[in-house]
Amino acid sequence: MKTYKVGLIGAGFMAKAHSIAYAGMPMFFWPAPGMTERKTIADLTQERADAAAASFGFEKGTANWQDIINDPQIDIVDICTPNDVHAEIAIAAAEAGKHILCEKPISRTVEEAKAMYHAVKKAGVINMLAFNYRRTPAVQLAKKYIAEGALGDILDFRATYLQDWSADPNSPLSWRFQKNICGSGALGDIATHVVDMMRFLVGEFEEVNARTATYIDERPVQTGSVDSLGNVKGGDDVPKDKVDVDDQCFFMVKAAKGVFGTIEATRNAWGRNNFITFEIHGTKGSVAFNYERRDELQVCFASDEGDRRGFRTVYTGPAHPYGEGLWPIPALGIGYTETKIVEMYDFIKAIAENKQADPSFQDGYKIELISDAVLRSAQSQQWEKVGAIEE
Ligand code: SOE
Repeated sequence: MKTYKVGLIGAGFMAKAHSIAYAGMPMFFWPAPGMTERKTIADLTQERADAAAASFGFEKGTANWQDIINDPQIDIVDICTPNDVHAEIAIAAAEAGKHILCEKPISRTVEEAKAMYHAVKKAGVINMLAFNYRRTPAVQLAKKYIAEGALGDILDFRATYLQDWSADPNSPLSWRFQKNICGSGALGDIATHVVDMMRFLVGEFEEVNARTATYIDERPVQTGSVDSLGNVKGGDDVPKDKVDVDDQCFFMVKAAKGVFGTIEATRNAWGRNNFITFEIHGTKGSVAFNYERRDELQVCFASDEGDRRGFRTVYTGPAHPYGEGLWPIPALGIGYTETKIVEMYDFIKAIAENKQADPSFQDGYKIELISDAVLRSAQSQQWEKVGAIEE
């Protein structure tokens, strides 16, 4: 069994999730498709990189991410940085022949996404985007029912991603509110997760009709570069600066085969924490999912007798996708970590088998084209077509 050496760039909470996934993957999925060795982690200062190396189990830290690219021993470059450096790092990693796992969204712009896609295609390296929620067993179970035809022809969907960590106006102006770093707000940060899930479940998006809003147009300037997701507030005495991205986006979708849907995303919905939901209706049944109850899939089959037809709860477990690797009794309960472990399993398996992983940089580029159509539509207040991938 091969051991792949990993260089991880960025040392925030997402790097913690990826590090746990590298360590935990073989404990859940054995025999593992391959083993990993956490070699180098990079962050902005040597002190922070060294602390992350000690805490996340890496051999060493560096304040220079190019050390990872230039290290011939490193097989995998894992990008957990803010969005503004995804393209530069990913293109350098591809040119150095490394396999790449990149946090979402792929980039700030369509141009960057296209360049990243072309770089990995030219280099022939395995590439994957970390849209982890599609790997929740209940979401995979919904996919299985749809693929089997158990729901019939899909008619429509409605999906949300609601959080509240930025609803407080004193939640600071982190990179997630600055267009030059993030590209877009709730749209890129969280709506893209739902776009990924809906493309995976119901098919390609063709047109969108969108509205976006920015409710809090200035926020306290953040001291330090660690993004604490609103948990450390800026006081009223802290100077404020402009927010230039969306707090909320809402859009209708025309997807392939006449499927119609809606997506709503905001980080300002008081009381909602990680409220990723969808309901999909077909000619033979429906499924409904809520990530805050992520072990469960609600399903209704039209073929049930009328006097007992209704949503039933399937608790995912060993009988369901990834169930053989996860916990032995349904509803023992998975968390965010397990979705990342499953993601890592699929990524390492793709590398070991030399097969392209899903969602790939091509999917990321397509999702960036969808985000671009959403922003165009929010301006034009019209339906806008999603652009095509340029090979
Ligand atoms: C903040 O909204 C955030 O950390 C997102 O960036 C992640 O992708 C999501 O999974 C959790 O919330």
